[in-house]
Amino acid sequence: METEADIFFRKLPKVELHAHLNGSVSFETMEKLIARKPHLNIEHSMTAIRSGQRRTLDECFQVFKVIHQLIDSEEDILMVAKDVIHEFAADGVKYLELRSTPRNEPKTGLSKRIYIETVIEAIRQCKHEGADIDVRFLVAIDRRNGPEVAMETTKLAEDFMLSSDGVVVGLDLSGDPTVGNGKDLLLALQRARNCGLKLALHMSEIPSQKEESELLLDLPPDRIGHGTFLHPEVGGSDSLVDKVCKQNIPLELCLTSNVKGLTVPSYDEHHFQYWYKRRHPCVLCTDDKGVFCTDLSQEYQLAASTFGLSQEDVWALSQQAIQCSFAPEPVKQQLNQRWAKLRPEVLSLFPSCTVNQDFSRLHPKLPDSAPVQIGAISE
Ligand code: 6MZ
Repeated sequence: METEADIFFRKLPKVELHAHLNGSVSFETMEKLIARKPHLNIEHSMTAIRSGQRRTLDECFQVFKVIHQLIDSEEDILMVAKDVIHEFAADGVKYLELRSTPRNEPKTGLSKRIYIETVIEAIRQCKHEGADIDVRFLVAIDRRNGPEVAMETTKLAEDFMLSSDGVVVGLDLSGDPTVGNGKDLLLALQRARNCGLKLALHMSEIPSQKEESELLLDLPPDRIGHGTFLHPEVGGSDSLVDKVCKQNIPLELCLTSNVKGLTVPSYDEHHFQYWYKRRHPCVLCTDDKGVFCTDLSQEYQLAASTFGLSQEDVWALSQQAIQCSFAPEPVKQQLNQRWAKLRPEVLSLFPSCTVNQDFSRLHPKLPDSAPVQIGAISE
């Protein structure tokens, strides 16, 4: 049953800035994909990490490989992107930056260019259908694929930035952090920056990336994904923190993803606390709402319950995200006006509702033991 807090967090207008398309596929959409490709023998339990389960980051990347098998045609991408956008809208997200890695799939005739065009088409169709959400797109570089593919992806993103009517606004750097080196991708990232693409870069998602993070911070990026191991308390350094703070680079923080992916030991040890205390711009995001079985309302609720945020704090957090987005200034102004209009209505919904005290239901007990193997993913 929905509690007052559930309703409050859903009604809270929200901005989602870190959502990987293929990681955001819901149970319902996954069912449709599985039915389309029964010969793959993929079960839903292989594409999602349920409540109470955890996986190593490496195992999470195996989950994406399974999902990519299910989503390999223009038709799949159109359906998935439209469903994901409508789901974010239903969750109260008013502005969304989706990111995705364009793929060639020779079997179905999918090319990287068609991939991007299809995502843009999905965004256009959702708008036409009246979805109450402004959606932009970040083209993603998978670090695994090396400098040449990174440069090719940058050039594609550049083309679409100029021809997509403002839909393509930037570039994401993501992928398995244990593979490849950011140093090799600097040229592509610099080129992207120089041509006006905004940069949202995954950084220090694992402990061994100090040197790479120093280099990437000198670009500098416009936002940082995760930044889990930047600060000295977890083996980062003062120099990294100084660079982030001096340049006021916002962090995209994904609580459930980090806890389920085992890069953060528990919700209350999440680095949200470190940056939030310093009043550094932090944006709560879902990362992969399908894989990690969450939504943005739940992420706000988890942050409030874990770190004792009031309704006012939560409101400020969601509004601050507008400023961190890659939307053009007039769009940011419109969003701010929207927030101002909605504020009395949302904050007076349940004035006495404590939004920060629902621990037990939101913190399902996670096993301390080693995670189960991916081949044996179970309930
Ligand atoms: C790094 C991640 C990620 O691009 O096919 N991705 N990269 N860290 C993470 N933390 C868990 N979660 C997702 O969406 C899936 C791809 O997004 C990146 C990976 O490259 C993954 O293959 P798209 O839409």
